[in-house]
Amino acid sequence: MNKRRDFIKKASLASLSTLVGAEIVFGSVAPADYTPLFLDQNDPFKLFGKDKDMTVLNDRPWNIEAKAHLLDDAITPESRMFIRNNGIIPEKPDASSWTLTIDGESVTTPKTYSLAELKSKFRQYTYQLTLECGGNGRSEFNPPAKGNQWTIGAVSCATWTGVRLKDVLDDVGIKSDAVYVGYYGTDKHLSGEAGKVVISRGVPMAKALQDETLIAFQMNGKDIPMAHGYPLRLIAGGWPASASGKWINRLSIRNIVHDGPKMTGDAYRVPCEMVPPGTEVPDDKMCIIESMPVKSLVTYPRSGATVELGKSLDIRGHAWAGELAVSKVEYSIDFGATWISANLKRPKNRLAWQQWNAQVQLPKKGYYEIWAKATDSNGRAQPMVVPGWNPKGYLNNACHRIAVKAV
Ligand SMILES: Nc1nc2c(c(=O)[nH]1)N[C@H]1C(S)=C(S)[C@@H](COP(=O)(O)O)O[C@H]1N2
Ligand SMILES: [Mo]
Repeated sequence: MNKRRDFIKKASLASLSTLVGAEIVFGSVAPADYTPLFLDQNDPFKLFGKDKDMTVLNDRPWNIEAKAHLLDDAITPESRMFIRNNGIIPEKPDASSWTLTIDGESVTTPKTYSLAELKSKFRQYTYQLTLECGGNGRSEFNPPAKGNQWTIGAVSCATWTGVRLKDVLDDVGIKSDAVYVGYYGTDKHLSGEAGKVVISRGVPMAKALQDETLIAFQMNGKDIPMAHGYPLRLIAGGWPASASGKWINRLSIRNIVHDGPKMTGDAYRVPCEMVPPGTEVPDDKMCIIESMPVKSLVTYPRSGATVELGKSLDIRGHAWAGELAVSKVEYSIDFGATWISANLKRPKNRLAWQQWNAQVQLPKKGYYEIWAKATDSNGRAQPMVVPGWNPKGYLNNACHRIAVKAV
């Protein structure tokens, strides 16, 4: 804030006008340190380049989700990608001095790489990867769960470019007792306490060693945007996106299941066995979320659309299933009484969401709902109602529904 004030004091009226894009007519009589509203620094559109239709759930920390129709692109653009933060986004760093240190009990000699070294020493790969927040759909649980009330929009599928975590681990040399990779990023704790870790999660070795698990430096062909982890991010597609650490400068190779902040208790963990809603679950009966469950979205048309009777209605969306592939997407126009198969595309690569589409004929004028239901390659389908209650409201993969009218 202070920085901005100084800036405005120093800036001439003319240059301020340039920023605003018009003459500031009474600018000469405005208070010296006044910030024109137009330059408001709390606008997600101006701050993060987000689509104006995105929903801000919280601004401290920033948590922003998409609406279903905003997620229509096969590859999610930055402007429509949800933002989930547990702490304060760091100041933009100088990438030329950024380093990543690999250490931990299961490393003989810790090693530090500069960003340039990572890029030049290892082969680069690009994958399209689904990142869904474990709490996506939380708003529907009853009794309600505390936390951001995500509806359906905390999911994205962008392309990520980077080096394989396994190649880097291979270069460092990992002991055979390695169990888990824990990440550390540079975001700041909400308490303001210096050095207090906001979140330090990660993945077990089996996930760490998959081809698609990346230490990424690009998203959709450009430097990763600041809000999404610039300059370096761990990407573990198909798992709760909390496993994909942003702004990472350290990976700790642990000989135990990583126990950093938000790895334990209710955080990103669910009862190992289903419990009645509202149950208090002891710690040792809680399990870490790994692969995300099968799920789908109707991204076109947007809910509330009308179609002329007799014309066919094009519907489409995406489906994904964590570590698995999607084997089938069906839709229903009669509240789930009957289901019809939709066309389903193959994923761009493993762990990318899949596009589906169908042409629907509505039989007469009136109100309809279109429900979509995906089934994974193990034969598990999405539930039509909210599934297993859990204390923090994770893993709601209930069918997405939209309303349409034939007129
Ligand atoms: N350093 C750091 N990494 C983080 C987080 C965070 O708060 N700090 N949030 C995690 C969670 S809970 C999610 S869902 C994803 C969100 O990624 P996005 O903001 O790029 O969509 O980042 C994960 N990585
Ligand atoms: Mo998340």
